[in-house]
Amino acid sequence: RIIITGALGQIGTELTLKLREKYGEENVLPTDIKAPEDENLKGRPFEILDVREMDRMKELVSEFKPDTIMHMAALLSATAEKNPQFAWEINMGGLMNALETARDFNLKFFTPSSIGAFGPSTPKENTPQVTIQRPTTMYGVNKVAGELLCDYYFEKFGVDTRGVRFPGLVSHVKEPGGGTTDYAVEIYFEALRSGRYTSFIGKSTNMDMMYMDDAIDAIIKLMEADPGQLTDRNAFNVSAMSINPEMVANEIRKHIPDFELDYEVDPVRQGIAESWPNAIDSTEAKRQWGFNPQYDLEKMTEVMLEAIRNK
Ligand code: VAH
Repeated sequence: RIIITGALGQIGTELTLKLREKYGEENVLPTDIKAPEDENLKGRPFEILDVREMDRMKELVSEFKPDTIMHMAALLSATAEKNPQFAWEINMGGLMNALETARDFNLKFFTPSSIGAFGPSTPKENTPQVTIQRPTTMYGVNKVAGELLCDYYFEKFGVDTRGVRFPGLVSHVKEPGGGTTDYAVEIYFEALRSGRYTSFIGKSTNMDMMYMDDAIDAIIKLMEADPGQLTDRNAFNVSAMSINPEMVANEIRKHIPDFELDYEVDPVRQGIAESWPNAIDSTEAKRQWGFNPQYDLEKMTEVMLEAIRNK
């Protein structure tokens, strides 16, 4: 049985749907700071939870009796840069509450880190799992601290914490909010809406990306892995592709020939993107728990355009 925080977020929304499908609706308790509007989530088990309120979190856990908590509630990179103190309160305060709850109730624990946990001095190409991590964003500071805090709770208290470093995630069920990689989602919606897109990320800026189905599959594979085979725990690099706006536009033009892309680079988000690696190495995730992404840029583009057309 699984309780999810941030269940209305970009990952949380699809994670909730997939976990309900896999483990049964009665075994999944999605929570978030407000009630769901989405038809998929209405009328089914759901609770309001602000992750800053640990007493409420523990109350829900003692009632629902999960064996696992998937802590997805967080502010993303661009939002966190706008309000860094609030980001610390949510991203670190919420994480501490979720870890303390997992410790008290002996819950298995998942929370995602991000390529945002790397900084300008991190090797940009084939970025290894263990390397320099001096991020220059509040989000990155939160992610590095989060990785270390989750390792600490495993070593010190024996909490079964697990996590991955997600790249930018591309999805159509729930659009992301406040991310630096959001251009890679918006571009597909705009291609169909208006046939053109103005990117806030520069043309030759490469970033790691992955289609949402591969991200959800990675979470489930990691959580079902035999702990004995894990030599790492909370910071598995996972990525399916390293792309830039031009590459996405060229792939879209195979379906929408006169799609137009132009640029209005946003210095803040461009600065964040340039502080991150271009392409990380996912070898350890593949080796230790069978990470195996199925979507490349071509397949992701087909699926995204098809799904958005059918919305
Ligand atoms: C963001 N989508 O842009 C998130 C993610 C790697 C990027 O952490 O902040």
